[in-house]
Amino acid sequence: MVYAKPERRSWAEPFKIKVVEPLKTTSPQQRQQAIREAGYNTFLLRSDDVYIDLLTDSGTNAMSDYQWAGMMLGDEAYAGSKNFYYLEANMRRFYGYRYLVPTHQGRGAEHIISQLLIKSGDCVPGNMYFTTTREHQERAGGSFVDVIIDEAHDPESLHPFKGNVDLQKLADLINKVGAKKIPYICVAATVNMAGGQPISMENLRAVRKLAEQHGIRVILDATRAVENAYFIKLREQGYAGKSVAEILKELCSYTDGATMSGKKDLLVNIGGFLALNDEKLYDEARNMVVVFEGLHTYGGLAGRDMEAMARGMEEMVNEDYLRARIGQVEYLGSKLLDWEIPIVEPIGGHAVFLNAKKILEHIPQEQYPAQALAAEIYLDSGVRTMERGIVSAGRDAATGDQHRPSLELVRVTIPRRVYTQAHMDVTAESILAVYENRKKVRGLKMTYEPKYLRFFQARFEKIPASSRPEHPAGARLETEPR
Ligand code: PM9
Repeated sequence: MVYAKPERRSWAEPFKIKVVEPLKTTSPQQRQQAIREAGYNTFLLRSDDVYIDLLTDSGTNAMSDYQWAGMMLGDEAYAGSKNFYYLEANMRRFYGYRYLVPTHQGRGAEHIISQLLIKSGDCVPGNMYFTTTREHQERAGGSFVDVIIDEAHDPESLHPFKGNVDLQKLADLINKVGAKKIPYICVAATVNMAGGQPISMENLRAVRKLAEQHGIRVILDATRAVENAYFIKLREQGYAGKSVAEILKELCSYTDGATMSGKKDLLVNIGGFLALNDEKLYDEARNMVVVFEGLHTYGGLAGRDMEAMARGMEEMVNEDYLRARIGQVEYLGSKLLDWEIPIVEPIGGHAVFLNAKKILEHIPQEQYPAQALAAEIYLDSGVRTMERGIVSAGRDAATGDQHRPSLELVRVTIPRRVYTQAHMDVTAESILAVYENRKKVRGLKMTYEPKYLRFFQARFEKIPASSRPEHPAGARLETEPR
């Protein structure tokens, strides 16, 4: 027998499994009923009806024994918990900001910063919108302006830093509306809605310089900043020899503060924070947090949750862990590419994004192709994914029209340290099965639309096979003007 030698040596997860949670399989009939009852919205499925849950990497991480041990050291004092001081010390150590305001999760921090800095009529430029971030900016009276590079809107562009800000678009906006109308520039690391695409250090440095010239603050969405730092190490000249921890600190050094959902990079199930350098702004944030979240030394969290976040910071910069984390996403994405299934390239940090616009090109965007594709994958195998297209984009706050993003995607999101390579194989094979039957997939009609962040709770019905589409088959909508 002749053995084929592997082209390269494999990596393996730098951990072994100590506790297991059984998974449940369901029959096609059960899934048919479950998805119908969920209004074809994977957010409305019961997790009991899900086999492999790739809805999100948010709060779905597996904690380490070190983190679980820390949970037992929770100091549940109402005020001055020692876990808070440990979290504050580690935030300073790994992110480098001066002040910490804990929040129950990322949107708690987004709420506070938006209320404190945005006035009615302001513009907040950013490298592509994120759902909760934009919602808080609009609630505070601002409007979000997309200043990401054009390549980010093109799923096939191989730009290594598709999260970059287009400096010309930013400069044009400053000239148009004036710096006084721009409370801050909102820069996200590994841009979620673009497909988990990183921003380069060079670009962030340039954003900082431009912002400084106009006296505008830069606020980082640091939710997946560690994964961004890892991409910088891999792809940006001059960073191969630096540690991810050093790169992360440098990234943050070009910004005045950060909102953070700890539920991603920090390897926990709940938590977040707002970090700031400006003492006056921190005082105001510290005052506001007591109204909406809790005292400034717990911000809606138990002491044990703060301990788990603090310990997660120590683990997140471990480069063996990051290689396996990003490697697992790449493993799944590469399989799909081998089968010529259209996905966003380069493969992102936290998820593989299926290009639903291309896969279901017979379904016009107003019949929610990505929503339909996510439902089909669930029906095939019980794998749960998420729509990231026209439903997520919501409506224009001023006109009420639906935003029509050029990216119509299904996000296949990988929780950290949870699933194995075999789960990735099963997932890839399910996506392939749906892909092969794609012509039979039908569009959806929205039957219930909530007012805010509609993707979470909207309901849909399948459009009957006999009914004619509102748009001729294959007709595409104009994409959102950039
Ligand atoms: N992200 C995600 O699944 C969970 C909610 S939306 C489905 O990707 C960024 C870049 C995020 C994010 C949450 C938040 C909000 C802010 N910025 O969910 O409030 O990806 O902790 O964070 C989700 P929280």
